[in-house]
Parts: sequence; C-alpha cells; structure tokens
Amino acid sequence: MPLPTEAHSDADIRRAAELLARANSVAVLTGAGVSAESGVPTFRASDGLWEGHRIEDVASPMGFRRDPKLVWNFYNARRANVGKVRPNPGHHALVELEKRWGKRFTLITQNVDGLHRTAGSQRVLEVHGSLYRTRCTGCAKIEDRGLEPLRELPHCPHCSAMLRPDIVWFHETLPEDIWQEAVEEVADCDVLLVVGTSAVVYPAAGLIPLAKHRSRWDDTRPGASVVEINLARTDASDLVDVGLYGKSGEILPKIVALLPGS
Ligand code: BV8
Ligand code: ZN
Repeated sequence: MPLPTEAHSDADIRRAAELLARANSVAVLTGAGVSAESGVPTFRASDGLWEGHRIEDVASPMGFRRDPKLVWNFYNARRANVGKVRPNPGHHALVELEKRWGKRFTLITQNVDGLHRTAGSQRVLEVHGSLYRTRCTGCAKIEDRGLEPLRELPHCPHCSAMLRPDIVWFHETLPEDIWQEAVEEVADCDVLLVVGTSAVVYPAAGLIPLAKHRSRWDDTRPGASVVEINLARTDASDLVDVGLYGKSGEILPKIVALLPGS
C-alpha cells in the first residue's frame, strides 16, 4: 500500500467543507480505495486483486468463455470476502452527506462490493454492477442472491443456462440507464467528490473532466468544484480544486464534522 506522498492541511479540509456547504447539489465518485480500510483489496495495490490473475482472464467476456470456472472462483472468493467485512467510517460519512442533500446527492461507485448500501446509502449508482447479483446467459434474468455461497458453476433455476455475475467486465458497456443518470447528475452538480479511485478506467474516469469542463458545451454552467480524496495523486489530480491526500476513512468524517449543523 503506497504511503501518502502528499499531505493535506486542515485548511484544505476546511476549503472542501466550505465548497460543500455552499453546494446545492453534490455528486460523489468512489473506487476501490474507499473500501480498502474495510479489508477489500484494491485493484492496483501490489497485493491487489489482479496480481494473481490477468484482468483479461477474470473480468472479461473472453475470459468467461475460455474458463468460466476460473472466473466464478474469482467472484465467489470476492463474495466470500465481502461477507466478512464491514463498511468503514468513509462509507458512513457518505451516508451522512446523503441525509443532508437528499435527492440533490448522487453516489456513483465503481465498486461491486455493495458496502455503500450496507452502510445505509439509499441511492447508489453501481456503474460496474454488483457481486450480490447474478445474470443468466440464457434468459438474461437478473437476481439478487445476497452473499449465499454459489456453486462453482451456477446455473439458472428458470432455464438452466449458465449464470454469470451481474458485473460489467472490460470491453462491455455499462448499464445504459444507470450510466445516463450518472452523467446527468455529474453534469449538474456543484461539487464532485472523487474518493479512492486511480481514475484510469473509462468511461467512469471520464466523469471527472465532465464535471470540470462542462462549461465547454454548456456555457450557462460553470465547471463544478472537484475535491479528490486519495492516498496519493492520481491521473485526475491535475483537474481537482482541492486534493486531500490520506485515508478516506479518516478524511471524510473530518469534512462532515466541519459542515454547519454537525
Ligand atoms: C467499455 C467490474 C465500451 C469488474 C470493472 C478510454 C481510454 C482507455 C481505455 C479505454 C477507454 N475506453 C474504454 C477503455 C477500455 C477499458 C478501460 O478503461 N481500460 C483501462 C484499464 C485503461 N474500459 C472498458 O472496457 C469499459 N467498457 O469501454 O465499453 C466498449 C464496449 C465494447 C468494445 C469496446 C468498448 C468497462 C470498464 C469496467 C470494467 N469493470 N469492474 C470487477 O470488479 O471485477 S473496472 C474495475 O477497475 C473497478 O470497477 C474500477 O473501475 C477499476 C479499478 O479502479 P479503482 O476502483 O480506482 O481501483 P484502483 O485499485 O485502481 O485504485 C485504488 C485507488 O484508491 C488508488 O488511487 C489508491 O491510491 C487509492 N486508495 C487506496 N487505499 C485508500 C485509497 N484512497 C483513499 N483511502 C484509502 N484508504
Ligand atoms: Zn435463465
């Protein structure tokens, strides 16, 4: 786990809280880093998920066609791990923010671990799917199976075709309705919080320049203020207004504590 090379001052945290306090609508984009303190390995960290497996082998339609058992072992292992972990203060702080902004708050996550929902977040746009759901390769039925242990090669109880995780793999398009909603909310937010993501996977990472540069194609809307919370700088750091470098489980609660009425 890279040690934070950049630090942040209390003044930076206050600036982030002030930007939020003035915001009419808020959007948040999270990645694996927000779940790291809960014990869910991130993708890029040295002992990260992909180490053992090439991305292509375990998170792509080609990989599933080639070796569905390997792919299900990978996802069943992640389902089992998620069953052992709890949301951390970072997840809970985002629940508090949602309570303040209500419908004018949008939480967009690349994570499939379901920890935002487990923490109590109501409106979570899971743009890359969820470990909790299966999708049938035959009748396309999507079912929430919770975290019950699934067979090595689970089949559909309705049409007995093979099931796959209801997850967006590389080279697959994101769920249209959820993605459209995410784009609309980011194109309309006053503040975008970018938490625990390396901002390298697209189109999700494209939401950051969208928030920042939307005035290019809608001059009535000045760009949103972007706040990044990460252990270290990322591919998006040049776009952000406030960079808070440290653990999201420590920084997010500090921001909430500074909001009026806290
Ligand atoms: C698609 C589900 C159309 C699976 C995932 C444009 C440019 C370049 C490439 C592309 C492009 N457009 C499309 C591509 C190809 C590809 C892509 O982006 N490739 C990348 C690798 C360059 N995108 C796609 O394939 C997408 N689909 O484009 O469809 C299409 C259709 C047909 C044909 C062609 C095109 C689909 C992308 C979705 C894939 N599925 N997840 C699963 O989970 O198993 S992506 C997966 O990886 C995650 O969901 C997430 O999105 C990404 C990992 O990123 P992070 O979550 O950010 O995690 P990471 O480990 O990288 O970073 C963690 C960060 O947290 C670090 O910065 C670290 O410092 C920080 N951190 C750690 N601890 C803490 C912390 N921060 C704070 N506190 C801490 N405690
Ligand atoms: Zn079926």
